[in-house]
Amino acid sequence: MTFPRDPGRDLVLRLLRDPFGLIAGKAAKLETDAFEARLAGRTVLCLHGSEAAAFFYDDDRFTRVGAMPRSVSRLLQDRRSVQSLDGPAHRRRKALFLDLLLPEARVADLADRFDALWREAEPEWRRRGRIALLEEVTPLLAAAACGWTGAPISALGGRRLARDLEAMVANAGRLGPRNWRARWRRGRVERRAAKLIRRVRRGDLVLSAETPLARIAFFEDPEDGAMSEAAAVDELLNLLRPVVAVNRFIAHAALALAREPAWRTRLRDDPAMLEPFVEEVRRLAPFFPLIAGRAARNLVWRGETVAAGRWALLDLHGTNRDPGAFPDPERFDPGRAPSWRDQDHRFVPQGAGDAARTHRCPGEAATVALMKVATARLRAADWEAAPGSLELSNDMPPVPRGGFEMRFAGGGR
Ligand code: MYR
Repeated sequence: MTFPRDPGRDLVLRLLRDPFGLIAGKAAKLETDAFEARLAGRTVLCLHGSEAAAFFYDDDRFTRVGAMPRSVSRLLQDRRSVQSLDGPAHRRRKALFLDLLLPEARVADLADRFDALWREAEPEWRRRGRIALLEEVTPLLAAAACGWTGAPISALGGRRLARDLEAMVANAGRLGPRNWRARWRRGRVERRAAKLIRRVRRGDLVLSAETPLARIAFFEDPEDGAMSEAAAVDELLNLLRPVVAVNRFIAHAALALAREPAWRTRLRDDPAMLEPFVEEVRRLAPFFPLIAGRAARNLVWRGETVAAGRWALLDLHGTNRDPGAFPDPERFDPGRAPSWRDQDHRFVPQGAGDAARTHRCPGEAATVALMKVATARLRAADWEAAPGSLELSNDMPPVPRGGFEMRFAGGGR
């Protein structure tokens, strides 16, 4: 058996235009979950659906090293971070992240900080009468992330930090000057973070040994020893930036409440539905369209050889909408109760499989907890969406237009 081949032209331009729909569309046309295509002059294996996700994620088959374009990887992971490791070294570094991001008390600490900041900010939003939600929650998330890691926000640029972190997320999918500017902003945060790591390591900034910043600064790999300063910087950013990126999921949760107003009452009456609600938002919201990897060795799948070094793209967005796993997939239905806890290969907004053993994002518990805080606050408040906010923007990833402009009842202007 051979993988079917896409007869069309090189995918690169179409992928830039439609990163969310392209692979699923072609897979449906070719009636397969795995096909070969040309991408930037190379043959790539395009994968879609849960079986393909298991093949891609499990057993260290694909490395992330050199797999994503530099425009993406420079902003989101860079060369010295956990994403750039494979095999046992990856698992040892990943264990640090799981230790920081999975225990309930740690997740609750982050969520409580965000909740307190939201409660403090909301009266001012009400006075103003209308806000762009995305813009308002971004600094709250950055401040919560800093407080939680133990990193003084003033040492990382103060109010600018939120915009710098947001720029990394907003421009990872762009090419050209906006991407370059975001890389410059990342460089600025990295220099500040490096100073901070040095202060912690020298003992000039004394933190409790259990704070995430101290854990990163003093992390000792049993085989490779302490992390370089540059690696510690990347890992600190790997905690701060994704927390800020949850702003998008929060805007999509607000959009879901606006589109399906009955859920506002339902969530008030039945708080147990909060988690399934935000999980269904994660299933449907356009976030990370696809993930790239390169075969770490010669692989055999379904009797077919995938040569070492072969590029593969896994369609995360399309897998979440696979009708085999989620009947009538475009329908918003929290009753499906998809959950990060299952660590399966069907519901994959932030990757698939066992987060401890694969490149799956370790931050899903934290993401869900932050989204629950925001959704609980949103369901309780009296507001309506500005009409344009019900559509998605052309950003990458897309957000509700205008960053979800909302108007509070009886608000100021
Ligand atoms: C993180 O900060 O690491 C998580 C959030 C990142 C979301 C950004 C999505 C942009 C992905 C662009 C990929 C383009 C592939 C063609």
